[in-house]
Amino acid sequence: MDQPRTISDLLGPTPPSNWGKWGPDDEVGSLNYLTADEVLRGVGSVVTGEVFTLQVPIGSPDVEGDPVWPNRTSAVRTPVMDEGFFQRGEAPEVPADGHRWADDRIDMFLQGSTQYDALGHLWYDGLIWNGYDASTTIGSLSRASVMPIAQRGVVGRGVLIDMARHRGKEVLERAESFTHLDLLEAAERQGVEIRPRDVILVRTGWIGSYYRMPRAEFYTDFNEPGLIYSPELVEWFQAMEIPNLVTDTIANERSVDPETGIEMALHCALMRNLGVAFTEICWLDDLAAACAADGRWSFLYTAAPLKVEGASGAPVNPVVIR
Ligand code: UVW
Repeated sequence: MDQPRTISDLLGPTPPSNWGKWGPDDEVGSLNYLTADEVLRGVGSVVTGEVFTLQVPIGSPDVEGDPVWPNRTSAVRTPVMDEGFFQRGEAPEVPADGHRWADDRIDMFLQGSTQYDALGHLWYDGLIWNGYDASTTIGSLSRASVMPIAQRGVVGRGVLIDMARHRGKEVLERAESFTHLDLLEAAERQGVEIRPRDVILVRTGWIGSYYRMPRAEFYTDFNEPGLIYSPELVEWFQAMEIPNLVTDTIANERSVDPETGIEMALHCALMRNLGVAFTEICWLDDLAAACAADGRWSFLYTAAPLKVEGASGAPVNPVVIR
């Protein structure tokens, strides 16, 4: 067979799909699997009560920019009020009661920090999740924006698979790939079972590496390590009813297939076709260290992106309780 040139070629005319499974108006896809029973299953995996937050900082003082997808720019935070405004006589009002304040504004890509993608964030062949027409994204996502995910929240049993540790590395190489079979092998070695409806967290060490090298070097020959497409991987995600994929990379999958040049195959096969929620740019190093220390790799995973109407994604600070 010729090399596939498009996503359609790659995935074929009848790829695994969950369209219609939760009705014609669904906008949260596989998050529907996270029923109250799944919430309780997550709660049941809490043992010590340790809490981990998974968001990377926005605008670390000693770091050049933030780790964002190459055509996005880092957040810019602007102080619009602080003591300086009062000292310079620039405050719009000077309360007689003596109180003063600081205010900030921020200009950022909604996908420019740890974030949830909306299910309508990425598509092919003119249709987004659940078969909605891609024209519903024009101006504002009137279908499958991040808002319904933000409204429902995400709570369930999470399992962390540390692929970097599994391969004996601090960080996976550029473009280094792995499959669901590698996840299963790593899980077995970690002594944890990936169960149906688990939120899967995968650590590659990639985001950690951003903070250890000059920014320009991070973006040189940019091709993130990550999961790669195969029909078997997609079937496995569907059969396992995986609601949410969470990683410490910017796009949750190897950026580009060096042979075909195809990008974002898993965004299309998992998010657009199966409705799997994608959570990206997570800080997993501290959680992984704690899991490795006591050999417990499952926990309660909770998250809710910001409620931004019509948005293609939104920042989030997921909280894990072990
Ligand atoms: C792209 O859209 C490139 O990636 P992400 O899903 O990380 O926002």
